[in-house]
Amino acid sequence: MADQVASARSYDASSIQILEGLSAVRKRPGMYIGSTDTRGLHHLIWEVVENSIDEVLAGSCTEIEVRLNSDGTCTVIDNGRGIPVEEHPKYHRPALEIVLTILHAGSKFDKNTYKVSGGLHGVGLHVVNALSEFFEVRVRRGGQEYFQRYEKGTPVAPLSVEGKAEGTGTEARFKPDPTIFETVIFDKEIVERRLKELSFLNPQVTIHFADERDGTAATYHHAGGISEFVADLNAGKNVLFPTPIFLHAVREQTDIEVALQYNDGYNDTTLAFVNTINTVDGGTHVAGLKSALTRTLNDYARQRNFLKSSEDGLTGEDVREGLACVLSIKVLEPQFEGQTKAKLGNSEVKGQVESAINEKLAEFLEEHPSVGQGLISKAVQAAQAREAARKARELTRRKGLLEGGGLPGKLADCHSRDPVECELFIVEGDSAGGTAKQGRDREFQAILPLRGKILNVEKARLDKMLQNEEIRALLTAIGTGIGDELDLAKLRYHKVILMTDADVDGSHIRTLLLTLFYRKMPALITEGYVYIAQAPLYRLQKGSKFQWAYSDEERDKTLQEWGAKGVTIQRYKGLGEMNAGQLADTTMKPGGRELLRVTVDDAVKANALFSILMGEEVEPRRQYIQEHAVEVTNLDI
Ligand code: 0RA
Repeated sequence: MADQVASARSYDASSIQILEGLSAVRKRPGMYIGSTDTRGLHHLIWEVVENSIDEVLAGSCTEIEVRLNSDGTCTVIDNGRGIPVEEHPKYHRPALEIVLTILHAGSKFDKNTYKVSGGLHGVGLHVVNALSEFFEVRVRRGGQEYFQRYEKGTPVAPLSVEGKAEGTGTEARFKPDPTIFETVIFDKEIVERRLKELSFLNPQVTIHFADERDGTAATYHHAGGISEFVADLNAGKNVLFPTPIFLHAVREQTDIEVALQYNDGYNDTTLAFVNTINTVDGGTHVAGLKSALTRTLNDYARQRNFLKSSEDGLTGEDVREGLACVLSIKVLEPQFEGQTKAKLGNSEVKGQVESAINEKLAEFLEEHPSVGQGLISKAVQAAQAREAARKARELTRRKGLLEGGGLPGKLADCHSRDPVECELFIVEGDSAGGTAKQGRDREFQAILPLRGKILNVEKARLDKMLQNEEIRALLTAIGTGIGDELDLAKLRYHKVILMTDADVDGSHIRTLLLTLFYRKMPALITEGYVYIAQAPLYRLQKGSKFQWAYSDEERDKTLQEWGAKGVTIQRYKGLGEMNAGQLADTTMKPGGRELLRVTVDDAVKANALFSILMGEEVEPRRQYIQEHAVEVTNLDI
């Protein structure tokens, strides 16, 4: 029998406070974790893991293990100091109980001064506890092992001593509450990507990951930190110089680290972190980085006569062509903005980052002239290509290729001019495009059919991309422009909907389009304007009744409800197999359809898949195709 550390207490003032706190979290979970969708769900893991990372930053923890278990729970184990179990001086309960029911992470008194505030991170373990069907915690500390179980945030028994134990550490196992979350299935790719990221950002720690649901496991340890992160971003690419440039500086209280390395491609992959949080929407720190790069490389180019003083300077896009970069800063009081709290707002940070990188990068280039030279000639080439692209654009404009008020001829536009209600369906192939045109509501639904495979944006520079008719039609229809000139105010449709067949070609085109958006018009995705239409896979009929099924599971469910006898099942392989009325009812009409909003996670996945499928390296592509041989039968790349 386990000893009891504290006996059950009466319903005193502190327990009332605890219950009120927990019910506030359960009533408005979004206030604490942003949302109750898959993003909010994963916040539960991040919250626990960040507590373990705090132990790493305090120098007390070297190993973290994260397990996704077959029963839908997640386990996080660390060898940190262990959550304190001693009686809390104010509440007269074990400190652990306070940490799991009221205390905010911000009130933890440790050495890590770069605590996160204003964001969704660091909201406290009590939030995870409150939103879990159950939460079990095991602590090794002071030679003993302790255990306590909570359900929906409330302890079901007092903290118990389980026996003697060596070392220190914390183990938490929790099951997200399905009455709170829209989905309670953890996505291994999201978890793995974040753990890998954390291992680059915290080079001291080793992170083990295991997914018991499919038996896979991985270990992440990157002693090289963000330099190794950049090398990883460039894996499989031809790099301009072998070792990433690493710069470090402190401005006022802000700690600034950046690693960067160029490849011979045309894209810019810059990742930015504030107190280890991935700021996917950028912010003042990214603005500072961009200004510094442009300014320093222009100064350098002019000083060394790579640019004549009369010539136009290099633009931001020129100096970021082929760039892989990780910026990691630590800010004392970060202000996170935007719907997903993924954008840094502190205005003072722009100048701090800009001045630090200006100084350190100039110094580096001074000391490494061969790196500087390679990097500048790449940027100068980019500038020349940009000029060629401008000329090509002007030429097409003069030739009048973009007729009808500049809109592409293949676009069947809608009548409404109010972008908020307008929808653009991007449809694969002219035949499905024709059906969609008949089935649409022409008041607010526009159709753009795309023929064949659009250009491989991995290997094409901007000027070449703009020569491609399909891409030009797409960009003109959307209206925002791309790259640094992207202007969401000019977006012509607030829903840009990808409608492709449910086959390999369809998924290929979808991957391509998502990658194009992600790389050239990321705000379209982060602001939630991009959707994927869901076409049905089956039509089931029995007598006079019929039902659409959008997945094998749905088909089987209907079969079970109806009884399989006398049911005819028609399978739809492509959009073209439906008539206009069917396509409208099942896939296009608000009310009848189900649209999936594309998240940054989806786009990141598409981008990674795309690099594998389209990149320079043959081996990863061969491996992918081998592993996915069943799905990828007809890949034409
Ligand atoms: C409160 C105070 C201290 C550590 C922790 C909580 C803590 C929480 C978690 C969650 C997962 N692993 C954790 N490890 C520690 C400070 C401890 C001290 O000063 O001894």
